[in-house]
Amino acid sequence: MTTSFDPNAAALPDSGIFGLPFTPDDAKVVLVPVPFEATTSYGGGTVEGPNAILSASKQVDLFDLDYGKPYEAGIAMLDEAPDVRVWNDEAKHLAAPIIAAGGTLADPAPLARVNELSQKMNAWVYETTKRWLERRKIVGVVGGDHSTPYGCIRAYAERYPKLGILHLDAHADLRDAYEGFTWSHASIMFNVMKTLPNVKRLVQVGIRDFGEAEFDFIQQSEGRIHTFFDARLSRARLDGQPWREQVDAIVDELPQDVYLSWDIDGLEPTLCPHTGTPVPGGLSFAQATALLDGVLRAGKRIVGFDLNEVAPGPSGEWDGNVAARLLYKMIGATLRSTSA
Ligand SMILES: [Mn+2]
Repeated sequence: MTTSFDPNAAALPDSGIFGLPFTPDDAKVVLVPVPFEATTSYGGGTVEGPNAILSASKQVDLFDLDYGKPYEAGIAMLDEAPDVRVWNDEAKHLAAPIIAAGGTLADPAPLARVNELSQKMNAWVYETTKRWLERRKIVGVVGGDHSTPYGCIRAYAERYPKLGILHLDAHADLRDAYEGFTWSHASIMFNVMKTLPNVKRLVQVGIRDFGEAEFDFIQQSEGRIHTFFDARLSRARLDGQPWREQVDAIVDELPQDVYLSWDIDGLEPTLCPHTGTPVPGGLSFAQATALLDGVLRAGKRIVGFDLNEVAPGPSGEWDGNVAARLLYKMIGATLRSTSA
């Protein structure tokens, strides 16, 4: 850290994420921005998520009541890779008519090409994550839509053979090739379950939008997927069950090594009004941070994370502001759990 850095001062215009002076080389936490939303089916805009979080992050106070001084370990975000933007632009252009047609076009070529471009993105995220993990960094992906962290999860699963994913989301994301797209944002956890056997547990929270096939997939997983449906959790809270008790039950389903895959739409839509597919219900900000606390309380280790589906609105930076603050909490919890 440069000696002139003042954690209490306003962020300088040329500073990095959270107004910090670190390069990825001297930071412990390396954030990988992935501006990709090729298969986004409803509202778009998550391609600007990383930039929105970066710009809003400069307003976040660096001292955190729960986690102290996470910034001291060093946090840096990589520059966007131009290739990812190029792949996104081509894939999004090809995907639009497929989505408009409900997933079926006479010509199979555009769909095949979208899947190919998604695979390029996955491979890039995987290689990038792996490269920084080899340098003993904590790596976090910042999306983009929820297709973006697949390569990151793959890299972590190779390193941690008994990995659990704590998946916060409004959607189950267990669809088998949504609208024909193998690597759809709505299929991320289906793909993780099908292709990454080292992921021993998928624990889902906030889920309130899912199809019957997804429900069956959960039932048939023989306990590998444990879904805490939002409706059941909120009904039990209305009947008097404390969130802390629910958190302990959620965390109890996780193995020792935990990866956070957090879709911002798992929160209440008032906290992410411009996200691609908002759904009523969801966690408050305080509930989400208490969930992080619960993971730490249980002595489990958060090894990595992603935050995705953040989309800035036409004016103001509310969505980015909430996401930057949530991201700082996720980083704080990760650092705390790995230093203990
Ligand atoms: Mn999702």
